[in-house]
Amino acid sequence: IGPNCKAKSSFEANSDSGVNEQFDAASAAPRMGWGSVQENMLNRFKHGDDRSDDSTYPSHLLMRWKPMPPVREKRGKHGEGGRGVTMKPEQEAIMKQKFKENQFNIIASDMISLNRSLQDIRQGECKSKKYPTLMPTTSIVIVFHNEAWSTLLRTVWSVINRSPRSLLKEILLVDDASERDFLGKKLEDYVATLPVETKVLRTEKRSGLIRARLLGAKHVTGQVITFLDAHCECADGWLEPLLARIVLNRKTVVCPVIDVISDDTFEYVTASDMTWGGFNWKLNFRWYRVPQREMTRRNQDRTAPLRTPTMAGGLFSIDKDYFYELGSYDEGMDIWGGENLEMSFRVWQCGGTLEIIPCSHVGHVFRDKSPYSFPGGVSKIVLHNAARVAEVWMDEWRDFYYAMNPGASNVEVGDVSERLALREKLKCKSFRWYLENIYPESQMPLDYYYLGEIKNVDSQHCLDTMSRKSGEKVGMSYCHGLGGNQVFAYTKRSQIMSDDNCLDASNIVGPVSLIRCHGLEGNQAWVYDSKEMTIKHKTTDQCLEHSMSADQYAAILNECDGSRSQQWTMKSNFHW
Ligand code: LR7
Ligand code: MN
Repeated sequence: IGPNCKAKSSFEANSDSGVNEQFDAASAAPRMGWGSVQENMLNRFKHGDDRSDDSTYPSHLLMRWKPMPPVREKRGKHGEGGRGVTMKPEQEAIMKQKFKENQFNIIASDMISLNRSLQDIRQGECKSKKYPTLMPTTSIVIVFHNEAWSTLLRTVWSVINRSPRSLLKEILLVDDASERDFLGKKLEDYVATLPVETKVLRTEKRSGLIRARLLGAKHVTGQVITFLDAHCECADGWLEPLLARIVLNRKTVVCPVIDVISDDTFEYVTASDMTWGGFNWKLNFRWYRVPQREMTRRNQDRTAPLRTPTMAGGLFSIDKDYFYELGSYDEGMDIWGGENLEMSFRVWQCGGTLEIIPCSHVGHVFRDKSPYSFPGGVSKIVLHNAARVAEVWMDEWRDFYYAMNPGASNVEVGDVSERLALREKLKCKSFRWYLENIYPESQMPLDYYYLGEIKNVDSQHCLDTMSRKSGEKVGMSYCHGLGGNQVFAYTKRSQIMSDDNCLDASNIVGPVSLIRCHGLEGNQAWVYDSKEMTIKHKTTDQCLEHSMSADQYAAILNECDGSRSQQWTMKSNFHW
């Protein structure tokens, strides 16, 4: 920690040189009052609905923000420029042993300066973009439970070093009942030496990240709240493009591109700007490739804001008043999970906009597992949170969630009446509207005839994905009635689908596979005849059959012959 004790003085020595220019220009904002600044800017320009382009700013109010000169700290020898750390072989054993404590390589993290440099990884055009001279200030809220020292403070330092000081109101660290000594008084003493006002707030008992963030938000004095996880590194120019979007439209919730800090070497690896946020039937957040439709809307400009259906959840900026207008967070959610989809649906359905800003980059240490406890049990908590999302925002599409998660229906949802009242009060649109207008590429079908198990009349066995991946054969097994891998939707686009994948047959006779749904009919189009009880493949006119020959115990395509092995029922017998 040595170098950082000198933080304050080295900052002061620095501050009368390069920083002033930008500081002066933007410090006018608080004096004028944020409201009037915004009104001013908005009145000068009539906006269409689509503000994906920076030319909508009045040009005389634009300037190129210079990157923050770094606080002149002594940097270490390891990991500079975002490079990874190579460990000596003799360190391997201890590293492995300590990995579990944080689910990342703490030895590597501890070897790297809290103040390390990063490469400027932005696309070229991002570096010359201009942003308004008048922008709101932001408070950074970072919640943590038992975070490691070096990752937490490296997050803080990256904010200090790479945010224009005039935009940075304060940093709020919210300790969610950590049990590590150094996160107590030692942390408070340390933050008192930082060149930017930094406070430590504490939840009295373990509250989970959602309620911890609500505590942090309450203490925010800036005009915008920016949330970060406790193991991030903000890259050059990360903040200006986020705040600039909120200037144009205060109902825009903005996320940076989330780069990857390796959990093993702590190398900073740039992530693709061609992915956006989606979700699957289980209501897990997932990254998907940005579709052509959105690229067309952005005029193929990869630096233009990307309208994303959902956000990862940890890293975003939101106008503080809008955060509360929109219903902040669902306090009924515990520990971890679900709040990201909840906020995503709420933003879109209730009249806001959710964007990823490709010129803004922040790294995050992605972990395979959680290092901390989930009091009450992981699955119970995660299913509980997700059920609240489904119940409040997803209308009839909540069935996909319940069908896909065996056990979800036994989990207590709790009282959601306040959240439903919020939806009412804000006159939010339906989930159908969201699927049609914001996320037509979603794997939740808009219109479907049936959702449930598909049972063979002869064998009484059910189609089963067997958790197999795209490209593999679809399975058959004993009908367990619990949903999950035996849940299929028969859609009005003639698909038989399970989550991302569709039944697909490319040969006239033989096995039927699960292939990523393409929505173009072709090999994925089926017709169920409820009288004949057959499932016919459209292009080949062949029938789906449960073949029970020893070498092919599976669902196959065969000449239609009216036999019982080619008859199927689509009747749900599981309950949610
Ligand atoms: O009980 C808790 N109390 C906390 O304060 C549990 C967690 N936390 C803190 C924790 O210390 C961390 O700072 O909350 C933060 C997030 O928890 P992580 O880092 O263990 O989880 P994650 O990175 O897997 O979490 C992602 O999904 C979460 C769902 O609830 C949150 O939305 C996280 O903010 C989110 N992280 C990101 O979006 C970063 C990119 C990851 C992706 C995709
Ligand atoms: Mn995280």
